[in-house]
Amino acid sequence: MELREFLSACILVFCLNNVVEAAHRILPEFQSLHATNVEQLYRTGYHFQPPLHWINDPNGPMHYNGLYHLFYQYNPKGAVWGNIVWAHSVSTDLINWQALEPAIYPTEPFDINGCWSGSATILPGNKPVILYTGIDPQNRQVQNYAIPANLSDPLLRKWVKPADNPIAVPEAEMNASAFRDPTTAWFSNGHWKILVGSKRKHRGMAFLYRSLDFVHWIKAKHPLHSAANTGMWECPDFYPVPVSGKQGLDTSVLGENVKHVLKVSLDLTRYEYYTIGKYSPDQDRYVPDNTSADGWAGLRYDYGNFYASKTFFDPVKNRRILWGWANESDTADDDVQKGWAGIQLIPRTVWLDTKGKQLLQWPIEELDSLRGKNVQMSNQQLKLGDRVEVNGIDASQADVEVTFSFSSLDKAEQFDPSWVDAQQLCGQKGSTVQGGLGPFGLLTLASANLEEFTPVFFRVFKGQNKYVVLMCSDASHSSLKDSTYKPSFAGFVDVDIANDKKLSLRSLIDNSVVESFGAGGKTCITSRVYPTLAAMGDTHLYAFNNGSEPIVMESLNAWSMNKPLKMNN
Ligand SMILES: *[C@@H]1O[C@H](CO)[C@@H](O)[C@H](O)[C@H]1NC(C)=O
Ligand SMILES: *[C@@H]1O[C@H](CO)[C@@H](O)[C@H](O)[C@H]1NC(C)=O
Ligand SMILES: *[C@@H]1O[C@H](CO)[C@@H](O)[C@H](O)[C@H]1NC(C)=O
Ligand SMILES: *[C@@H]1O[C@H](CO)[C@@H](O)[C@H](O)[C@H]1NC(C)=O
Ligand SMILES: *[C@H]1O[C@@H](CO)[C@H](O)[C@@H](O)[C@@H]1NC(C)=O
Repeated sequence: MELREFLSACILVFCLNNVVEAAHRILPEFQSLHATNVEQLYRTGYHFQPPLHWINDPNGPMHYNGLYHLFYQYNPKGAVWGNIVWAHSVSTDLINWQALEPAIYPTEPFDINGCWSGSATILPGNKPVILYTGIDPQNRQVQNYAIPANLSDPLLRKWVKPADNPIAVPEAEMNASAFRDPTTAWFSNGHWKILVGSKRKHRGMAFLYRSLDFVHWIKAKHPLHSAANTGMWECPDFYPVPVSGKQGLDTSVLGENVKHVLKVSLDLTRYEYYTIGKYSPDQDRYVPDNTSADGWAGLRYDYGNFYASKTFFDPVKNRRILWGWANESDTADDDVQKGWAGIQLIPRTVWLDTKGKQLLQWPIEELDSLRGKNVQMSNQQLKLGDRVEVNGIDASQADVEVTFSFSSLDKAEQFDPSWVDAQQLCGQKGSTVQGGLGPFGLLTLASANLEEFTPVFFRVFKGQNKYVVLMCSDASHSSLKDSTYKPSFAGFVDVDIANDKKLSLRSLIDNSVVESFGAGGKTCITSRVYPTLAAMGDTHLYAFNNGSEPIVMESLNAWSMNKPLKMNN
């Protein structure tokens, strides 16, 4: 059968049978709508996007023989989820990308109804293997492997699926619709090991599988980890981080000076959570540190629009790189009209904070190569209600780094201990609600008269024993369009503000996305927004303070961002 026929078979299954998958919104009326034209408004300038159609999870990122490979979930037929294949792009610098033919698409009984997310592992002898979830004729989720057809092809264009697939099927007592997204494998105690995301009733879990030869896999008696009332664990990711330094480690590295990170994407909330803990390879047990809460009280990579992420070890620069997907915040009708939906966020280097309680994240250094026109400002005082414009750069496509300081915390508002939900607090205390110490920060993607703006800002509170720092990326005033999703995303920032009296912020602004990194990457928030006035050449950027304590903008460094020369073209 041809790819096209297979895809039509998929459509039928997804249309008629929505027991397959609760996670994906199935919109039968849109499944066969090919994009006719591609609307440029809201397309990003320097984020990863294919020329058209729907994308979701990044899959199997790896560096192999001089090239970075990124695969991703892709609908070759339209701008809503469906007909999913593994699209494939390669790059020498993680900035410029060349699109290749899809690497994995439904061809065999074990993936005939879909080729879903998975990971790459490079085996000894420099042999890459992909593990992915296939949807079989009974609509069960099964785990498969694929290997390059020709290891001498520098682009690894063709992948074959050996006949001994699938390598793992759901056991009788397991929920066959909740068994997916195999991780990159690690090697310990003579075995290859992987995790597969799942749930048992309401308990989320990561099943552990072991193999001697990467072909025969046996499920361990106990999952590596699980947590009550967290629902389906999608896209688990498990990797070592050194206790000190910014270096990344190969996924199989163990030892005294290493901690482990377990990340899961919670289907129930559609956000990602991670814990930092100790992995004992002998018992294959993972125990989160007592500073690292499980479930949705836990730490997040990003407090905004960031999901289904995956990391890989980059041997070229000895770092661990994190890729996340951001969906749209507009409607499916908008997406069909635009002809595209979904972006991959800027890859981030991740490492452990010196206190060992959280990760830090920072855009990969290669991004700096796209910086163009630059403006700098320094030592500017911002009093209550002040707003200063950052002139001279393209404010719709920019990279901004800014450091704010202040001399006293006396004016910080009282923190009510019942405020546990940062997003709710940001919804109540937005940038236009006057405060004591803050709100101060940036107004991004703003129209000249502030009919539209997406503020990214801090607000400092005085708690019982310590100061509490809130960071917001608030989409509620981002657009005059009212059909879009406009959450007041927010997270707390764990900094010693009483000693430092300083907060830094970096925002990557790119037409319909604002990715922000607070306090050197301690708290990260991504918003998708659709300004109408503040688009098409009339976009403004301001620094502001709306608290009674004067703030000093010590330094601001902003750049217009160029488009990569090659983005999947
Ligand atoms: C494998 O790839 C190499 C390099 O592109 C090419 O020369 C060779 O013909 C390919 N082999 C097969 C069997 O396709
Ligand atoms: C199995 O998981 C699917 C997807 O989350 C869910 O819709 C279904 O109710 C589950 N079945 C059982 C028996 O729990
Ligand atoms: C947390 O664990 C550390 C050792 O890892 C220990 O020193 C500390 O007392 C523990 N704290 C609590 C509250 O259990
Ligand atoms: C500052 O707060 C005042 C009063 O709450 C509000 O009217 C004004 O729009 C705010 N300014 C900015 C720049 O957000
Ligand atoms: C992205 O879209 C918004 C608006 O439709 C939803 O509320 C989110 O749940 C969704 N996020 C993901 C990860 O799918």
